[in-house]
Amino acid sequence: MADIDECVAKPCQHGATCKDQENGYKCSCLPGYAGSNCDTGLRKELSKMALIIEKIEKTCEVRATQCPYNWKLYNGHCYFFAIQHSTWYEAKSQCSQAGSYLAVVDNRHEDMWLQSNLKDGAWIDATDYGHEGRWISSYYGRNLPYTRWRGGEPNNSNGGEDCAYMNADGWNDCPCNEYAIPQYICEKIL
Ligand SMILES: [Ca+2]
Ligand SMILES: [Ca+2]
Ligand SMILES: [Ca+2]
Repeated sequence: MADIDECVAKPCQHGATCKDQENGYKCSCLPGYAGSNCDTGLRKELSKMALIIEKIEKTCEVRATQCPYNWKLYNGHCYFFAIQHSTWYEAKSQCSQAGSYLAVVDNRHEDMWLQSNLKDGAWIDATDYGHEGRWISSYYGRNLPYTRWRGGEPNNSNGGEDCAYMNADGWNDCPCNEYAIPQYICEKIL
């Protein structure tokens, strides 16, 4: 029985060359095509796959409901309680480098929760540097949404207290380059 030359029917796509074989045929695809008939455009497949990967990445982002390791979750925000002596500027820069900001205390609930996690005084984002007596969040560039000053504070002692730290008995203004503050708090949205 004579072998049929399948290549006569031109089964190979996209400029591929067809070679007759004993029980069929074989297509030699041009670069960029695949499949037994060279009917799959690799470029098209690649862009399809890129779309799928993009979709997966987006889905995973939405599903991220965990704070980074060693950060604590409260009310949709993540907090890092750094136990490290630093100036206010260093604390602010450390938080920024960690993709976060020095904690902004927005209300009494957040204040109490932060306090329950502290062992000692901690820098927060509250400063009146450059505008004495007007306390702002440097991150938001707006007046503080909430304060809990200790009795008699802020007193701008010696005319040079422009940054605030929080403690169990309230907040106190203190020189921004004061190194004695043992903690700081970083905050970021989950
Ligand atoms: Ca906050
Ligand atoms: Ca001041
Ligand atoms: Ca003070």
